[in-house]
Amino acid sequence: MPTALITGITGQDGSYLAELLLSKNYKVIGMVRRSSTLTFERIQHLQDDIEIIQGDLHDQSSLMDLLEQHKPDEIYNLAAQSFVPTSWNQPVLTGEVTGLGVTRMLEAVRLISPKTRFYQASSSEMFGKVREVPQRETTPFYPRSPYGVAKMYGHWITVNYRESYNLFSVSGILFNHESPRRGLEFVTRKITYGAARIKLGLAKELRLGNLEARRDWGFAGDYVEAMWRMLQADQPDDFVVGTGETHSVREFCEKAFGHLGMDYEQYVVVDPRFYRPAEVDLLVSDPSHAKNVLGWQPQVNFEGLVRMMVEADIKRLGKEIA
Ligand code: NAP
Ligand code: F7E
Repeated sequence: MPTALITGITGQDGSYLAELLLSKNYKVIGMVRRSSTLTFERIQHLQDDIEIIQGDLHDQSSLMDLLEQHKPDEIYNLAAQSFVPTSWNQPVLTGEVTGLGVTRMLEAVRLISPKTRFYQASSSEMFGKVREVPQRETTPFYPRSPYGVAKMYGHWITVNYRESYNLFSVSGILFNHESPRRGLEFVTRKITYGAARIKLGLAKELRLGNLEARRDWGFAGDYVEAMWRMLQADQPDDFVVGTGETHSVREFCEKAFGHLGMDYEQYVVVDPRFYRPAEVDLLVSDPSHAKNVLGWQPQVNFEGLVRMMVEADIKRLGKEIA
């Protein structure tokens, strides 16, 4: 039975990845940071099957102890300060966790468990003000937020440890991926939750920022499969993962409200408070390397994703009301 350590197991991706690895008979260890309230909502249903250990990407010795005790075969480093707007308010914290945290984990691997395969959760935010359309592994980076800058550091340190120490460390450059478990502050979930609230008479409007930004949105459940495949490959390598399609925030609104029989233009209010100091206008992936080498392809398309999220929010809110 292989052992996998997931940092960020309480997050959206961590919960789907834990489900996937359990279905493949892994022993799953989840690293969680100490907090005064529990943040286990997404993994509540898995708690009997996974082992939860305290640790924090700020704290080198907690990571070393974890590896010493469990010597995992695979590490999925998903923990991060992952919300882009927060990275302008807390740039140093974002650099510490999202950037330097990767080095702390890689140092623990190098010193204690160098045979462990390591996955780093890199991001399409590194492409930022895009230099090429679509974006692929060789596209130059131009990050537009402290988050994107921190992820770039995490990406290159992962590549550097592979080349310097011969570690099996890979960087998955994932485009936006969403689900009914997405945090409420991210735009897709904000829209599906907001539309569902309006439909059920719990709200009258939804305030958003830039409706023209375009993203390559996929389903998180598909993307954790790509992470796993990267660590099963013969050689460590970096991969872009996305759908190859791009849609605007406006189109997402249109589809989500439309699915509930509503016209988004009657409810969505553009609020400059949600504009960013620097925007990423257009993201669209070329995932052909992942397709050719890993045999990976997304299963859920844009329409299917919006429908899944809207229906889940309607159901959840309906239950709460009842
Ligand atoms: P998420 O839902 O925000 O989850 C982030 C996780 O990191 C949470 O479990 C959080 O724990 C944990 N965490 C934060 N700071 C930590 C620290 N100092 N020590 C230990 N754990 C810490 O993010 P996600 O959407 O699942 O994304 C997973 C990873 O992929 C992130 O690294 C993100 O930046 C990256 N990524 C995401 C996307 C996307 O579209 N979702 C695309 C590309 C890359 P708490 O529960 O305690 O807050
Ligand atoms: O914004 C626009 C906003 O916050 C998407 C993270 O998982 O994916 C995510 O980062 C777009 C932006 O995601 C609102 O200006 C308009 O252009 O959902 P988001 P993100 O910034 O793309 C990448 C790949 C990651 O790695 C990150 O961890 O939507 N937008 N109005 C809005 N965005 C938000 N949040 N709220 C609004 O009201």
